[in-house]
Amino acid sequence: MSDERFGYIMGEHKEGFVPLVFHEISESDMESQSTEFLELMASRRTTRQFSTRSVSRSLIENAIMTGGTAPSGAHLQPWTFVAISNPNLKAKIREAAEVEEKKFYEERIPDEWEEVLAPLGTDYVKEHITDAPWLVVLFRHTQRKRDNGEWSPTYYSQESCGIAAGMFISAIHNMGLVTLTHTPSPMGFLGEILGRSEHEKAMLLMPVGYPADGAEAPDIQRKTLDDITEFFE
Ligand code: IYR
Repeated sequence: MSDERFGYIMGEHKEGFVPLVFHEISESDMESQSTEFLELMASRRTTRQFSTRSVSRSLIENAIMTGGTAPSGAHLQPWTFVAISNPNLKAKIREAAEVEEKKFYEERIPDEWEEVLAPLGTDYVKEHITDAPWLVVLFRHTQRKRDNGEWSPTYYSQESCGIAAGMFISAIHNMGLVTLTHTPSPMGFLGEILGRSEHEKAMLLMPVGYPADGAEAPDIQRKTLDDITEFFE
């Protein structure tokens, strides 16, 4: 019996496994597709200036589902993406973020941190939180509930959520929108405002939308292949 929708032939695999769906592509297509993808990703930039233009919920859902395809430790999928377009909630989040960030920029920031942050032109004012039509907050699950009701650890949740965030960001760029990996710190206020439980820790606050007219990005360069690699062949 086969069920092509799911890409496997029923009855011909180990219990709990399905044959891997793999479509080989030619080497020349691999070259061109990988170059095209690199060019697409190389054109991604982070901006802090968002337009208030609306974005449909279905696009946000697609980006979240893309993030949710990430591999994760023991396949626990230790993430919740909270998507907010409600203006009152966005205002509340901005207000709380600015309280924390003002303390960071005016009191807590160490010299060595300020030195690398200054070229990025950031400060405690966070218009992007209220301007962007959507905020997506990625919560990392530090624990999971077992079938017997006990709480137990998740595994490699930082790595898992980092990968999921990367895939979410790639999806947003691929659909022609922009996002920002914003890290108001400390982020405890997000769990409180959004009513998340204790075992979920806010990791990233990502405004999503169109760039504002005349939006800017810092004039920075990416490291070269040589800078970031070492091959042993
Ligand atoms: N959380 C602050 C500060 C900040 C920190 C780093 I590291 C950045 O790359 C950018 C900003 C903020 O979001 O403004």
